[in-house]
Amino acid sequence: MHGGSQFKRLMQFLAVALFLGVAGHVHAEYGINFPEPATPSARDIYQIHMRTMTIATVLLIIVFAIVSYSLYAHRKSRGFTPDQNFHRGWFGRWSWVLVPLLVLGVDMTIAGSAEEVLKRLWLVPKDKDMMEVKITGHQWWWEYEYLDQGVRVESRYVPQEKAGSLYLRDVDNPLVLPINTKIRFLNTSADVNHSFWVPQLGFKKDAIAGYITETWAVIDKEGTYRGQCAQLCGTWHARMPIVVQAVTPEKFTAWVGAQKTRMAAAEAEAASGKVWSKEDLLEKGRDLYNKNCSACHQLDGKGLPPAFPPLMAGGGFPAGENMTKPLQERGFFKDGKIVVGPVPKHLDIVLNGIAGTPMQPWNQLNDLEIAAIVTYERNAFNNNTGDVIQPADVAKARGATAPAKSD
Ligand code: HEC
Ligand SMILES: [Cu+2]
Repeated sequence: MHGGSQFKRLMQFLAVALFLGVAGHVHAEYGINFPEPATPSARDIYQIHMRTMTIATVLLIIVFAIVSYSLYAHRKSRGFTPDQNFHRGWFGRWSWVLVPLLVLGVDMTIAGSAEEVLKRLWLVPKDKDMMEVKITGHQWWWEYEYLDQGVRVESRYVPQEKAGSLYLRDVDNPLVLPINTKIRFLNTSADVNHSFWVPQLGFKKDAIAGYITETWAVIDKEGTYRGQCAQLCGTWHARMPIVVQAVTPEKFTAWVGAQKTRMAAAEAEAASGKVWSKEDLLEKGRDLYNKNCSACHQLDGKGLPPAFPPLMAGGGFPAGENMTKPLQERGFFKDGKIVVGPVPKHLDIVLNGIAGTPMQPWNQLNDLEIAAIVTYERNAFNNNTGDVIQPADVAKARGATAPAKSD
């Protein structure tokens, strides 16, 4: 009786577990192997992988077969007596040399073909007419500059609410690339080490501040290829996905045209001398702040002390506490607060950064964008200074200021 009900409970448990297992995975990708390669280099790598796995599988089967047979056929209950003279025969004498030689031969064969492929990857072609894309890793987003086309794109992860099942795999602006074109990637970093890695395009090299590393690719299939930053680069490392959109050269040309129109329109708007309303500036400023600044200073402006200062006046970061000596000496976080203090100093820090700290210069943003961000910072987070900064003020500050010093 008792045993029967236990058995029944076990079966119920198994049924539920099976159901949950199946239901939980219906949306998951069932990939076991590498994703399908999209460049000749990636295909070469894929083939080495497949060949190696085949050899390894065959060896595994042979070894397992021998071991299983030996265990079964020579078991004690059969009264098997071990061969006492094995080491005296020719096989006993030579097997310890021959078997490793055989294995080494297999290894060398694999390594030989890998060497060929490595050479093709590592020797970046130097064709004059190769397309060039400069890829800059930032904490924590990617910047793509199409050097021949004069187009610049910023690419950031899409928050979970919008990305859904593609969370941490999707970006706002993908890296659009033409197929059947030799492309040279120039990788570098604006801060710490990053690494631009899209498995389907082949290989990666680290992006290091102050250096340029090169990789290259010829994509031969249209499609969307996803990757991510492959060097630990700080708390938001996981939020640096990469999306490559490979399109025909015709579609690529059209895309470049659209980007140029977009950039020209933004520049014209910023330089138009228009006086903006506080509401418009605050709205633009919120988007720009959330996009560019919130990774460190946080959405609510409270920062992440002691590394990243709050931009909220009196923002839970009393002077002297948790603060390194140089910061205290500079008095940045004391009562005055940059974001509620004099406007010129605030503009100076945003435009020129603070040398020697993670606070980078933001002077690549246009006057309107800087004006909007600074207006937002001075009024959000209960700062309520009422200040409105216009693009013209930023233009003036750009000319006037020297880089902020770290002392
Ligand atoms: C990578 C992290 C990071 C990002 C992104 C960042 N900052 Fe900073 N910011 C810092 C750090 C760190 C400091 C403090 C530097 C120091 O004094 O040691 C700072 C200081 C500041 C200060 C001075 C605050 C004070 O009271 O001393 C202002 C203003 C500021 N940042 C504005 C911005 C704006 C605007 C943006 C976006 C356009 C931005 N920051 C993006 C890290 C960052
Ligand atoms: Cu990174």
